[in-house]
Amino acid sequence: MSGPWPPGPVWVVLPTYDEAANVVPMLDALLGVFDRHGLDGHVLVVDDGSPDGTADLADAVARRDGRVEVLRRARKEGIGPAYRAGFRVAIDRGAALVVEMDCDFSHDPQMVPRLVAAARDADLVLGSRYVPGGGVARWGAVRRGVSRGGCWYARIVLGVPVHDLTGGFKCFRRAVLERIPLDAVSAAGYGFQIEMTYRALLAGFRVVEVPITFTERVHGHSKMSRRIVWEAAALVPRLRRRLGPPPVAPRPAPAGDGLPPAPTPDPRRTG
Ligand SMILES: Nc1nc2c(ncn2[C@@H]2O[C@H](COP(=O)(O)OP(=O)(O)O)[C@@H](O)[C@H]2O)c(=O)[nH]1
Ligand SMILES: [Mg+2]
Repeated sequence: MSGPWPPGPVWVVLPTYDEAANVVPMLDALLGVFDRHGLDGHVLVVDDGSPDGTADLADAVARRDGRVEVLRRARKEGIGPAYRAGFRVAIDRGAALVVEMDCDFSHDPQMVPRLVAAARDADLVLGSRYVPGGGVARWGAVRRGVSRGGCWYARIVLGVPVHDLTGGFKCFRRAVLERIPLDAVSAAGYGFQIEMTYRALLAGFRVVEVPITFTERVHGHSKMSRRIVWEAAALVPRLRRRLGPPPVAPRPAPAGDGLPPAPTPDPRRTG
């Protein structure tokens, strides 16, 4: 397609829980990327009452740079509810594209322009560890196995041609977030990532994978837990039952102007 890209503001939604060591360097890195690439970029930090004062540190950056905003939530509820709340704010603010990423530098802020560029030809861009050129650094054999196995399992059970279903570095066109009934997406952890991508595919949106290297964090702690893994594992067959199989031939994507397609009711949607 022709015309300027991106077609409007890009909002990066950054969920945080106890990221005091990372949040300011991450905001500075993102603002630097926006400046260098001439991007109309904004960041929404979504903090779940971090006891380590992450939200106050983010607020200090917001006071000196109007492109940063902080959404404070009362308590830790997992990334799913945090993202849902953040997506609503980003849509409200007029985002054309919404990027989600971790605040611990596992996702390289320098890759944001690459995801944004890829959204010119796709409705949902996935930063993918499991396509050629992608990978994982600083993970042991167990975590590699759990992640790989989990993605393979979800891919087979759902029957979708996506290699990295659990990753959290993505770029959504606004239309995707407007179409998916966010209230119906209940998962808290990795399951949230799987469900958002599956619902996008079911709605006929074009999903592409762009290789990324995921690097395990240096500062702070992962909040991944056994519970989050089991929640995702149990969700996959439920999604397939509740929402049905993916379309055999995906419907053609919207015209590619970045504007929302005319809403058409999705008969498989269970709400
Ligand atoms: N708002 C919010 N952010 C969270 C929560 N759990 C994790 N995060 C953030 O989500 C991102 C990824 O979490 P992390 O624990 O590193 O998960 P991992 O990368 O899968 O090990 C980080 O920016 C975390 O601070 C939560 O319950 N609420
Ligand atoms: Mg992490």
